[in-house]
Amino acid sequence: MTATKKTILITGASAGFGKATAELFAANGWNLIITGRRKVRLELLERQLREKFGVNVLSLAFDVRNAADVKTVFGNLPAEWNSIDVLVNNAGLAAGLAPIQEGTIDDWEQMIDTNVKGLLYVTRAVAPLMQSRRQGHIVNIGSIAGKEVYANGNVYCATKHAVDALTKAMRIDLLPHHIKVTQIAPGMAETEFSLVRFKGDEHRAKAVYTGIQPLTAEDIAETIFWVVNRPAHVNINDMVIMPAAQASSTNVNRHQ
Ligand code: NDP
Ligand code: 8X3
Repeated sequence: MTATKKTILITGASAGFGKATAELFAANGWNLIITGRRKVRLELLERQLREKFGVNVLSLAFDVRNAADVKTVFGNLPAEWNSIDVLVNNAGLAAGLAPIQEGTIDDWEQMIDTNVKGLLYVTRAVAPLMQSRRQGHIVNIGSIAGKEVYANGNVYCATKHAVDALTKAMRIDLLPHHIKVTQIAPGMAETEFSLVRFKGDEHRAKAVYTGIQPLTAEDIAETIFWVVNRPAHVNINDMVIMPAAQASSTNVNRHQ
């Protein structure tokens, strides 16, 4: 492993924002730790990035909802992977879209356990590694749903409001340890997000983006890359990034 290269850890790198971010950082010479549940996808990405860009890549398949697994994985990192410069807390999802009185409790548990508790477990494991080096940068992927609420978005919006609050709290707690903390809060972006939200219903997923040009995963990757590559004395605290066709969660111009 080349000592001069920096290392980024990206949760949820098997698809969407996380995958595009892994590709962009690898193209710029960063070493990567990529995580997600889908092992085969991660191993394929690991091989592709290593071969194409000559960087070191470690893929780790685990579920961020499992506190014990998260602790074990990061407690047993090979020594050469302990110097993590950037953590992108990206793994997350929406499950379902229903009024509160009709919500599915399993969906609620999955969103809370992944988007809030998973982010906490990974941060709890990785922040001390940064603290010991007196440097680091944590980028939390929030959402416009963490700034506003919209009909039927209830629990997903609540989890992203929690990410918004935790980002501010983490920035305060980690300030003495020279660890930057940033939130990126995207609006509508076409990834596997809506397919997951609507449990594989491609028609419903596609309809979300009808008549607009949504953000792409690459747009978010570029944003993360820019944020992480500011000079040492600069931190971007919070960034809301929307498609030009979207002014708020519910104000969308579908007649472009
Ligand atoms: P995708 O569905 O394309 O990717 C989600 C990623 O999260 C996958 O790699 C998935 O991997 C991983 N993931 C989900 N659950 C778990 C879990 N329990 N353990 C480990 N990894 C998990 O969606 P996006 O790229 O769009 O979403 C990324 C983040 O961005 C999420 O936090 C989402 O809430 C947020 N976001 C998305 C927006 C959008 O419109 N697309 C807008 C604003 C924010 P695997 O399935 O292999 O575990
Ligand atoms: C995903 C964007 O607001 O469409 O976080 O649910 S939203």
